[in-house]
This record gives sequence, structure tokens and C-alpha cells, in this order.
Amino acid sequence: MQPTGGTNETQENCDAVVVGAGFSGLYMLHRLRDTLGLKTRVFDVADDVGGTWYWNRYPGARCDSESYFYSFSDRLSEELLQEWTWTERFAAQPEILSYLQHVAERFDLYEDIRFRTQVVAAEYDEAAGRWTVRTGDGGRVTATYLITAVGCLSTTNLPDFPGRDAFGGPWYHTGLWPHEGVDFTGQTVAVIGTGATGVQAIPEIAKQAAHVYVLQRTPNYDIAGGNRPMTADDGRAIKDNYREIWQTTRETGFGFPYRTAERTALSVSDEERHQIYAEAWQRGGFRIGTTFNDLLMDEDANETAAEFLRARIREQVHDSDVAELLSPRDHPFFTKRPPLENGYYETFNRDNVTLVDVRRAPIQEITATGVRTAEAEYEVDTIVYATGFDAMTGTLFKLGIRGRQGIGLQEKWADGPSSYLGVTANGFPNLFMITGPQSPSVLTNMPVAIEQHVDWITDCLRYLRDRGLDTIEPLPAAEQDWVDHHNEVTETTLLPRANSWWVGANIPGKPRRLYPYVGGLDIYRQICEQVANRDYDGFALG
Ligand code: N01
Repeated sequence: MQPTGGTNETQENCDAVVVGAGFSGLYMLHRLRDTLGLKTRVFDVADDVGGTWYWNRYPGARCDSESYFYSFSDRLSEELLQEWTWTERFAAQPEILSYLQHVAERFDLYEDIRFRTQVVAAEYDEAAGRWTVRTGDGGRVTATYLITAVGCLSTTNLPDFPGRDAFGGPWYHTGLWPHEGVDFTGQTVAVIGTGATGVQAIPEIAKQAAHVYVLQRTPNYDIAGGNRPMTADDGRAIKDNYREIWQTTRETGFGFPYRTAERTALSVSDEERHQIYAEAWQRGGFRIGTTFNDLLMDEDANETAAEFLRARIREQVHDSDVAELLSPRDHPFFTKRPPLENGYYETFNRDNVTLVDVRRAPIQEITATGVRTAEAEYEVDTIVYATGFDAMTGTLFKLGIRGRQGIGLQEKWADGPSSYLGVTANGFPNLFMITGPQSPSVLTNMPVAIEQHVDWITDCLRYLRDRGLDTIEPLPAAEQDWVDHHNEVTETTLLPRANSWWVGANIPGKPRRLYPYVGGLDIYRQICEQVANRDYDGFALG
């Protein structure tokens, strides 16, 4: 079945509209249609499935969670787990996209997805008790349920540098990368941004380009990725253990199949701590974040991990001044999302790579021929913006969601999100936001958080149907309790200390709040289950 879309559908009545056809939209469609038998329409602005993995095609794009657990679990299909074989420990973007296309084919999902279609408005009709969803091509669909599956990082952030549009050469944002790729051979390139994306792209661009200027504002604690091909033995061991692997992902705070150690960093000797960090470092990936249970809470504990990571930078980068510039000093470890690096630090030992400190000398303007900072002008052929996203709320606001009395979600959240469980909001009956703000989402291995939300929503809709109920909407008091709990948990951690996109600091004017819930996916799952078991405690049902 080929992707369909682009045609103007003037009127359609559905049970549910889902916005987005990435991991969450695909699984939600499957559950609504195949588990509950609901007539469901999915919209996506892309021309195929994939979400994040459709758009982020920049060189080096790969997942920072290991491939065997960055996928659908046995909740979707045990057979699929046995059939699908990942070729690398950390899958690259094309492989994840192929996987999602395969899922869409295998479960006949394409037929209910309308591609190349932008949702421009979604309004709740109180009299009819239905959502009316309008699309950019003039289409109009009504539905009982509106479910957003728009991902957390799907609206790109392009900083408003003076002169940006005057640049004479090509420029790209990593999150909107051309499908045909970009040939940097012989070019002088400026890459702005050294987050998880820049850290992946820069080594690959440096292999091709004549020269790369890396414009860094804040250095990160980049963790060794340790990517390698998967062997047949790896594949067998994983496939034999999937049941246990998924079970563990559901019992851990981050949704990983490994647990955070039950010990504090300062409870062991310096030698033992070093040994523990070194072992986690050798194994690669985010394991180092789970070596002690107080790294996110205790500044002194955190500093031990931070210094271990700075020492790894000094080991890898030959020029000590460059190593120091790459070493974070202004925020604790893991208070910004640590990138995984595969050759990033070594890239700075190349003659064709220059690290530019745009914290000390900020970018003042983009000129016709390059980038001018407070200190110098860099003439370049191409600019790559690895400048991130208006995360978590950016895309939700673009949907034009209006609830009771025509009040917009953006209006309601003018001072920051206010939700119940990060998945529903008072004033917006029958609206569900998969991995919405104030849910664990980006602080977890996303597919596990997505499945938890989709399964919870599915159970909720089944509950309503079995009891002949039409609407569900959180009560204001329950919402306030959730916001208070979210804020209290946030304050027990070091996360508010950093200017990260997790707190909205990357977008001028965005309310400074912690957007994801940091209480842990395991605890969150229990809370959601309790709410359901108590007949959807905190919700008005009608
Ligand atoms: O975006 P970012 P990203 N002047 O916001 C800089 C996920 N991800 O696309 O730190 C100068 O992290 C900014 O500087 P600073 C992952 O969750 C997942 O890299 O604000 N610089 C920063 O260096 C990740 O966290 C995978 O001082 C400016 C960079 O641009 C999230 O996506 C792979 C600037 C932006 O970093 C976002 O990562 C890749 C300015 N005006 C990414 N504005 C997976 O593995 C911004 N910057 C699944």
C-alpha cells in the first residue's frame, strides 16, 4: 500500500482523529482501530510515516537508545520482535525509518493515514460533544476523540540572528534535512549548535568538508556511544530475552532495560566510584547516568560524574585549550540531555575543524558570506543550524486546539503547561496528548513512554465505551494537584539549574518550567494505573 494524501476531503466523521504518524501515531492507530474497532483518521504533514525519523536525515543521525529497546515491544507484537533484526547497536536514521515503514505495512496502517496534510485547527463543539479538525487543504473531519501524537521535538528552532536571510549560500536546519542529502566536499561550513544533534552531525560533516567551524555556546557532557554492528550472537541473545527486557523497561524510571543502582555516589571510595564510572563508560550509552541514585539530586555526587566525564574529554582532545573549552562548567551533569558521541571529541584533533566559543563572543549577525561574532568574521560556503526545537509545546500550539468556550490550549498554557498526568487538560474534553508536557516523555526511552500512554488511553476509551459514557475531562482540582506534584518533584532535582530545552530556556519568551515529568516512568505508570483503577479518579465522566 502506498502512502495516500494531499486530496481535499471536505467532510468525514470519525471516532478518533490522531495527529502524527511517528511511533506514537502508528501504535495509537493500531490500538484504536484493531483493539477497539474505532474509525480513526491519522494526519501527518510528511509524505510518509516516521515522525522524527522522517525529518531528521542529517549526516550521522542515529538513535541514542540502543536499537533493541528503541522499538515497539511485545505490546504490539511478539512476532515482529522475532522477525526484525537490527544491524547496529545504535540504529541509524534510515534503519529506524525502514522499521516504522515496515510496521505501517505489516499492520495495514497506511490506509488510514492522510499524508501531506497539516492540521490547522481543532475545535471542540460543546453542543455536539465532538472535535472538528480542519486541515490546510480545506478538509474537515469531526471526531469524538482528538489524540495528539506529534512528538516532543518536531518544531524546529531557527534563531532569529540579524541578517539571517541575507546569507548568500545554502543553509540547512538539521531537523528539516533535504532528502537527497548534502555534499559538503570542498566546502567551508559553519555548524551552529553542539547539542545531541550537532554532536552526531559534526564528525560526519568534518570528514567531507574542507573546513568546519563549530560554533559552541554551551559545552555538553558527551557520553561515549560505543556504536558497533550487531552480531548474530547479539541478536539471538536479545531475541531470547525479550520478555525480560521489556518487563524491566516497564519497571525502571527511564524506560531502559537496566536499573539505577541502589547506592549513592559518595557512599563508595574514590577508587570504587572511578571503577564504576569507567565500566559504565566502557559499555557506552546512558548507563553512566544510572550508576548512582543521587546524581540528579545531589550536587556533590553529580560533580563526581561531571569530573569523570571532563577527564575523558581531556584524554581525547590533544589541545588542552580546546579540551577545556569543550568541558562543561556551568551546569551539572544530566541537567541538559547529554549527547552520545561516536568520534565527536576526536574530531577536534583534525586540522580542518575549529572550535569557536560563541559564549564569550556571541554571534552578532549572519552576513552574506558567513557568520560574524563579537570577535571575528567567519567566511563560509554553508551554514548548518543544529539549533534544536521548540520542544513539547511548539507543535501542540500550531494545531490550533480550542476547547470549551473557544479557549485555546496556547492561551490556557500562556504561563506554562497545566495538565492532568501530562496527557489531558481541563477545558479540553476527550483530548489526549501522547507524551505531552508534564509526562515522563523525553526523560525516558521514548517508545516505552509512548506505549504506556497509548495503552492507558486505549483502556480509558474502552472503559468509557463499556459504560456508555461519551466524555472524559480532568477536574480543575486534580489538574492543580498534578501540577503541584510535578513542581515539587522538579524542585528535588538539579534539573532547573541548567538553561536547557527541558526548561524551555532555548526559546525566547517561553515560560521557564520543567516540561517533562522527572518523577520516573515507573512511578508515573503506577499513578496512572491507580487513577484508572479508581474509576478514573480526578476526571469528570459524562
Ligand atoms: O538541540 P539542542 P538538538 N546561538 O537544543 C545551540 C534529541 N535528539 O537538536 O546549549 C548559539 O539540544 C544550543 O546552545 P545552548 C535529544 O533529546 C535525540 O541538538 O543553548 N547557539 C545548543 O548547543 C536532544 O536533546 C537523538 O547554549 C545556539 C544547540 O544549539 C534533542 O533532540 C539524536 C543558539 C541546540 O541543542 C535536541 O537536540 C539527536 C544561539 N542563538 C537529538 N540557539 C536521539 O538519539 C541554540 N543554540 C533519539
